[in-house]
Amino acid sequence: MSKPGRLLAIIIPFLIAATLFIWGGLKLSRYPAAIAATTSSTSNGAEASLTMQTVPALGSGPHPDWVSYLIQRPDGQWVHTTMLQVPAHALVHVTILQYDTGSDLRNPLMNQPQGTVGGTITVNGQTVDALTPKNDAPGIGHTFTIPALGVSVPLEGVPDTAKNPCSAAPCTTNYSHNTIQFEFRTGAAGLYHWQCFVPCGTAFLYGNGGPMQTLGFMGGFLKVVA
Ligand SMILES: [Cu+2]
Repeated sequence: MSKPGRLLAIIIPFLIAATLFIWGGLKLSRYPAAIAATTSSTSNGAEASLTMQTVPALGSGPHPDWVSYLIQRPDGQWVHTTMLQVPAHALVHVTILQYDTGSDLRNPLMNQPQGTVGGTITVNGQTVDALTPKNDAPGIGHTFTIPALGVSVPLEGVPDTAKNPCSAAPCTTNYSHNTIQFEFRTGAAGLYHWQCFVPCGTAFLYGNGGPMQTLGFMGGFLKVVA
């Protein structure tokens, strides 16, 4: 191979790789920015508040029938994203408005809140340390789980017979829902994956495809910042 030929053989793959890298970076950077929790500092240290909702169907976009999480911005607007930002070494107060129906409880471990302050959650104002099956148990709609922090919260489903089910996001509190509240503590700064562990992608293999595998629906990242 001539010298210019050898040079081209090096430069062309390099240019292709560089173009793909920049294109990939631009594509990723278009992903919605993390929604930052409302923060405050108290005598006990940093605190943050997050409000989310889980819906049975997004109602718009390329997957209108997919289940999804949404996050509320501090100004009250709902955003279809699962990127959250909270301070490091902080007490995080979480409110989740759960509009979806549930299915059978999966196993005793998944019925129990884990890693929350006090090991409990409140469901519509009532403090519980486990969701126990009742005769008319609506089951669990979704979980909010951050494996690396040992945090997992089951979200009780609304009954199939609920009078006013929400069918498109963002749902307002006029629709049938459960309000789940809990607190957890963050540690060091870092990027933590979170997801739902109920196989709620009902049209997909074992319920684990589609929204369960797609950022922005049933999983995302918790950005813990110093
Ligand atoms: Cu789910």
